[in-house]
Amino acid sequence: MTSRPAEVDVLVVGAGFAGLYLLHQLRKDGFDVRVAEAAPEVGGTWYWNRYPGARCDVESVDYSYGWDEHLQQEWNWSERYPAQGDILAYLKHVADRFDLRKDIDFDTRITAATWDADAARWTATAENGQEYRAQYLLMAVGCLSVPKEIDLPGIERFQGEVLRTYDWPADVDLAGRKVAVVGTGSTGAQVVPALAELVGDLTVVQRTPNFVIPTRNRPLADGELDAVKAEYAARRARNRAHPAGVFRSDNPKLAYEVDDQERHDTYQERWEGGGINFLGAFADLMVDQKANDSVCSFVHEKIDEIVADPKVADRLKPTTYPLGAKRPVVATDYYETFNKPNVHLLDVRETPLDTFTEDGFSLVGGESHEFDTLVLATGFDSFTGALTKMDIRGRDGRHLGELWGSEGPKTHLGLSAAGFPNMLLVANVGSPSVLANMVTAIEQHVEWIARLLGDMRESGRRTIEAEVAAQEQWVETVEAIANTTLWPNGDSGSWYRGANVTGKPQLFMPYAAGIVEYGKALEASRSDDYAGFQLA
Ligand code: NA7
Repeated sequence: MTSRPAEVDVLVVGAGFAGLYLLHQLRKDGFDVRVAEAAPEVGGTWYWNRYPGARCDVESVDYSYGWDEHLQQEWNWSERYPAQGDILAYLKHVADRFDLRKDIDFDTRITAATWDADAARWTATAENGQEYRAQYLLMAVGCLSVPKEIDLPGIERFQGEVLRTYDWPADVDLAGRKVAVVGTGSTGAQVVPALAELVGDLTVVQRTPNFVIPTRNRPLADGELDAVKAEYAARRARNRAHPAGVFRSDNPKLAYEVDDQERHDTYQERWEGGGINFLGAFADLMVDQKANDSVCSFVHEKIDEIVADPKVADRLKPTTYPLGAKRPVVATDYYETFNKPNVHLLDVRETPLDTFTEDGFSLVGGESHEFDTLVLATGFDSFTGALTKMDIRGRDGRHLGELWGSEGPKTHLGLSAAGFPNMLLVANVGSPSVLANMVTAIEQHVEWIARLLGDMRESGRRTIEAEVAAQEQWVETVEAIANTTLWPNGDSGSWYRGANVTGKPQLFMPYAAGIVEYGKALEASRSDDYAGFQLA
């Protein structure tokens, strides 16, 4: 625990990409800022998710801050896509280089926060007893930072080792072990090929198959990084001008504007290139069902080409939702892994899991599976999880968890919830966040919030909160935009709408029109004296 004064202008919760930039920027702007971080180190999600194979699917040179020319010139990425360890090393470097650590309280998990209307300040309490009083409470807590509760029948009976990808132990030796992995989302698709190399025997428990695009990761070639650095500012500007927060060579053509051969060749070329660029193959993939069907067929064809056993190939093919409705997965050698003799695919939609036992689990119908290690890659309580887990009480005793648990998460512009003055969310629900390069989305938010706080100080106003009507309108806007796309379609159980967590109110949470349109909405509000917010 720290002995430093806990009375600050701004309390930031979380020291990941968002929290570090907030600290740097707001401190520079003359605010007294403190960051409370649950982990013993900076990094946020990149501190915790250190499972074998963990890697980002945005290219290294773009998945990094663009706000300091020296920083981007001095840092050297080694691979096209950054491994978890590389991102963590980068964020540690940022923390040291900008002397951020002195204002971060590590091992300090905020568990409660209460608005004191008389003083116009938040009081926040951490698990370790540390207390803060702050005018602003900035939630840089991440969208995918609280693991979903384990919902596997009879799991308490299992006597083997249970490993969670979200909090992977540093010293585990898996050589020769018999392992089962539950989950085939982005995490599962990364950890499965890595584990297949390490363990004796691997069973992959799949409930819903995903579309998995090859990463095509590689070391950055000689001169490639220098070429990026030579025009870094222009590259960042291009990223900020693209709805996805990262420049993609999007094909302006529609999928059925071209003949069958050209369509196939386009998919093939992008499949060879790898990564999320694949999604830019045609302009209408996410808005036209027929176009989307064509890309689904292409991936199915690839699965057939790669996977030797046709029955396994069929089980790996998603058929119940459009490509993209569940976050597309980018991974290396995922489908190839199922050709290894030590890897087995178990489809629990075909034969449901009955119950876990002391040494494995049994399926409905009686078949049993034994293993000594269970790996859970079962996902997150997305967007709201980290916020509703805290005991947050706003104006007139409003409880955030209860409110959002009943009516769903409502905010204006993804920034502020009515009844919770001076609590601002960073790159979370109601903003482009997960549908964009997260770092670009974070920078957009941090810079807007910094200007807001500066404007408030200048005008002598002490509080800001969403207006109820504006908030209702924003929720409708977010949903309406999503409904013009295929994102909400099909039976995907996607965490985009909270459908992966039993009992969670379902609404499409990310803003799907991208960071450029979103930026316009932010600027429109600011230039109209923060329309949609109540300032006092
Ligand atoms: P995801 O994408 O939510 O994937 C979780 C996986 O775990 C998914 O395949 C789930 O199947 C599976 N799951 C969860 N609970 C169960 C139970 N009870 N039984 C069987 N299978 C289960 O999380 P990730 O961590 O992979 O990725 C999240 C994001 O983090 C990722 O997109 C990146 O943005 C970073 P289901 O699909 O629900 O049938």
